[in-house]
Amino acid sequence: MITRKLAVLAAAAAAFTLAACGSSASTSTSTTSAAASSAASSAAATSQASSAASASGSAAASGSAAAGGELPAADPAVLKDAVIGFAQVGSESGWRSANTDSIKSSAEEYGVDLQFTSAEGDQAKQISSIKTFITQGVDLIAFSPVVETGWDAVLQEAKAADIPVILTDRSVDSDSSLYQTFIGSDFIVEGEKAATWAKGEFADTDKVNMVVLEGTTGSAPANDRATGWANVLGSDPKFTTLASQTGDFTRDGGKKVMEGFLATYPDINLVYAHNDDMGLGAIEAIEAAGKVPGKDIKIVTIDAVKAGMEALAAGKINFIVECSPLLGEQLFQAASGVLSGQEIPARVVTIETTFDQEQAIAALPTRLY
Ligand code: GYE
Repeated sequence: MITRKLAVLAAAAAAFTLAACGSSASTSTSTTSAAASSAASSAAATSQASSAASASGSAAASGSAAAGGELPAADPAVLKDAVIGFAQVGSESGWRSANTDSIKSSAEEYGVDLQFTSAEGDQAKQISSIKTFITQGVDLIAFSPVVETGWDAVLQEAKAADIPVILTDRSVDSDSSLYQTFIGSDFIVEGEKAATWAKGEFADTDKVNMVVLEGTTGSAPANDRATGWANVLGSDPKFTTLASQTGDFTRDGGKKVMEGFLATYPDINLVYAHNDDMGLGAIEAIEAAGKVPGKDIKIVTIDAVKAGMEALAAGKINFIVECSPLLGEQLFQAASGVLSGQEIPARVVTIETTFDQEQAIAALPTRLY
């Protein structure tokens, strides 16, 4: 509940300043949204224990909702037959499948002519699809960037062609004047929530040996989930990171990397996996090594997709921080706003919760993804 209120407050603050500035997605509003996001981030950091403890079941049941209530309602007349290019990351995880389903089903609902491409985790491929969208002269381009850097040239090309761009899920380090808005989670806060749980869980232990399964190298969620963790536990001498390596957000990657960790380190107490799929892979590796996941080695992950929640309910994962993939409706609200010349907020932060075992058991029957 507290997290939810803070997110709404931060969004309201951003909306207020946006209204005061009277501008849309410009450089100045991006400064505003960065300030709001860091306010939300530090507020969340100071309320970690309570936010983790008071995770609300209602956001979970609805599959999460949007903060930043300033997005206009989607206008079906504007969206009908609009040609929108969406360049997806790939199909690396359960989260990604749910995100793709959400975008496709919202597009269908509004009769959007959706040109959907999948980059299979390859930035060059994603850039080439965006270039194709530009050549085709689509009405709007949306994408979830594989990595954070290297987008300036293609975003400038879209701007020169007068095609608006919306970022969903992951951010880029380009100037915010090159895109209309960024809709997605605050990954730093997610990392902070995971670390806050670990801090509480190991409160009575003198020494914790941790391994980290990182997301795709250079991606915003991998970068920010590491930062968020470090914000809470970076200076705590009790936590030692034995090893940290990318599992590329896949189950197979998580399994292989974890097998290597187990072979090298006999005394692992904790796995921090940047997503559920890698945590699920780690479970397989831990069981194959004759240890009990969730007991001999504790596991904290991020996403809260169904398979992750089932493992949490079964006690094999110990704690999950939610990251909602249900971004389709918000994407088309934003697209509708942009295409009809309305002002939209420069940043829309997704509202998310956390789950312990009991909360996962309660949430599973109505879980949407
Ligand atoms: O956590 C992971 C996926 O960008 C938030 O990408 C997304 C992440 C998600 O592969 O499972």
